[in-house]
Amino acid sequence: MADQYLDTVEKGLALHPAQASTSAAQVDALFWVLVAVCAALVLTLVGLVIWFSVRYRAGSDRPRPGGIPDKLGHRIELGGAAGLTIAFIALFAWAGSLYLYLYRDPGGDLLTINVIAKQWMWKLQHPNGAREINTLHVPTGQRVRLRITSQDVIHSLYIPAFRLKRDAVPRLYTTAWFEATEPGEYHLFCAEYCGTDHSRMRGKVVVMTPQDYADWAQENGEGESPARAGERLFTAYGCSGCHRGDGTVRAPRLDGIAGRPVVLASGGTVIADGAYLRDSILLPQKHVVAGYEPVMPSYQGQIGEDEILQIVTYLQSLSPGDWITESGG
Ligand code: HEC
Ligand SMILES: [Cu+2]
Repeated sequence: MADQYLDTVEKGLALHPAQASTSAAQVDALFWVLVAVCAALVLTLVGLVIWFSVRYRAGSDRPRPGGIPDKLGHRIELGGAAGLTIAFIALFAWAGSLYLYLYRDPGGDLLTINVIAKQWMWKLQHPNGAREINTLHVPTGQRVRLRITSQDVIHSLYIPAFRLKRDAVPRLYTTAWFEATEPGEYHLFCAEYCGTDHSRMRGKVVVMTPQDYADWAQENGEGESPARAGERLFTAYGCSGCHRGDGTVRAPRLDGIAGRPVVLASGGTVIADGAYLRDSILLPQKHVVAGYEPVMPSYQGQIGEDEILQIVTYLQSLSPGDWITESGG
């Protein structure tokens, strides 16, 4: 503990936190260019103000010719304005494309870790079922996706060494991704004031080599995977009775639902993302699927946040046709 505290103090004195992810250097490059541009502007303007006020102060006998010709003056002003505009639009384009790169889910088969924030801790679950609290183990050299939600109020997951900050919002799934580069231990904070013990809602990220991570996961992954647990809950809560049942109630098939556009009885279309699946379980009347009766019961208050996340993980793990092959027809 003492070591870690000292470590923090030391790092606090550094110009910036360690760069431990593939995007850290890119974010820092933008940051330092912005600092340099702002510094250059401020120094130029303040420098000129000071220089002119000293040189042409009342009482100085510097010659004061009639100023520069109008035409030249206009050119300087236009040139300056145009140059700055282009420079700032270029900065905007750079920052905008970096933002999209950082915030867009890269897609594909990422190592997806579920993150549930609550007052005042981070609960994490790995794809193989390993669970941990306030410590996040990840491998280097592999893209990791965090699927983040909150069980109570808004929190914000902040890992300075990865230059990553993402809100954890109740009733919503936000995702973030990163690729760690340097094995080591890094800070993990909550960056949104979330109540009395907010300042103690912190932990660490342990970055390991892929081999060490595989060993760690093997050792700790004895529980069932989130998708497996979700499948079990899907039966336990009676979802399968309607959705995979023999047809007393007509309910939509859910294999391959994730990411698919769903036509609603109200006429609109929504994409079945995590938040939609979650709402379907808690507020089934909110989006009724076209062609079906609104007979699904609400599970509000009966099902915990981590269970919902497991069911959603299960539904998202299904591909179209999975249910046919499984049940043999
Ligand atoms: C009494 C039968 C019944 C039960 C039990 C039931 N559902 Fe449903 N479900 C339906 C019906 C009918 C619809 C379509 C109408 C609607 O959208 O409300 C539906 C819609 C859905 C949808 C949206 C499907 C789509 O195509 O967009 C999801 C997701 C869903 N249910 C998940 C679940 C889960 C998870 C459970 C268990 C926690 C569950 N359901 C329990 C009958 C049921
Ligand atoms: Cu918090």
